[in-house]
Amino acid sequence: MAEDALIVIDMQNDFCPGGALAVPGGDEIVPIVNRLIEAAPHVILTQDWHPARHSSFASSHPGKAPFQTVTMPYGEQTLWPDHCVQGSSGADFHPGLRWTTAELVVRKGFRTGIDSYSAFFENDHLTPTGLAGYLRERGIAKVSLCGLATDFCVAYSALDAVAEGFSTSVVLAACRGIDLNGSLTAMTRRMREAGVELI
Ligand code: VGL
Ligand code: ZN
Repeated sequence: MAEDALIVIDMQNDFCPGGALAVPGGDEIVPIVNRLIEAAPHVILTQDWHPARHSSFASSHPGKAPFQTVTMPYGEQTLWPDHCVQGSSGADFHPGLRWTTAELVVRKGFRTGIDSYSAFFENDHLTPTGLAGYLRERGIAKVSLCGLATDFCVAYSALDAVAEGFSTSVVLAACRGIDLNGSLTAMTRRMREAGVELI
């Protein structure tokens, strides 16, 4: 029988107010996400998990500032403040998140030379995280996504989920966005056009 899973994207301290890459209102969604977790038959979490001096950090590119872009071998990459460094408290899940029932934690962004927004593929759109195979082996055909940030990790995960053949929805009330240069409108449109159900 086909089963459903909830994928909770990057609900980590660094993406919440007070964190290194705070998403406005990022902590407001914690109670909503907790309710979704309680109701979900299977729960999977992602955790942004960068080594120090990761290539997505502006601090790794002399003369560059956060939110500027660089061209990487795999294409254009936005530069971020140092965030979600492996083992740091900023990389921990928000303390209010009730995540203990999660069956899998997918860590991503752990290769120094490449960023990974999506839960499925790194930013070269070629290197898999293994999540699609895990879901298929477990007979999960439908995924719902929530978390941070709507216009980056949630959106790229949703686009890849659809492309991998999963029936995909995003619970927008349980997401918050960064909205860099109109990215929230652009990525919302891309998700809708790709066949992601926006709830
Ligand atoms: C994210 C930027 C950099 C996200 C992660 O979770 O949306 N955004 N790393
Ligand atoms: Zn990151």
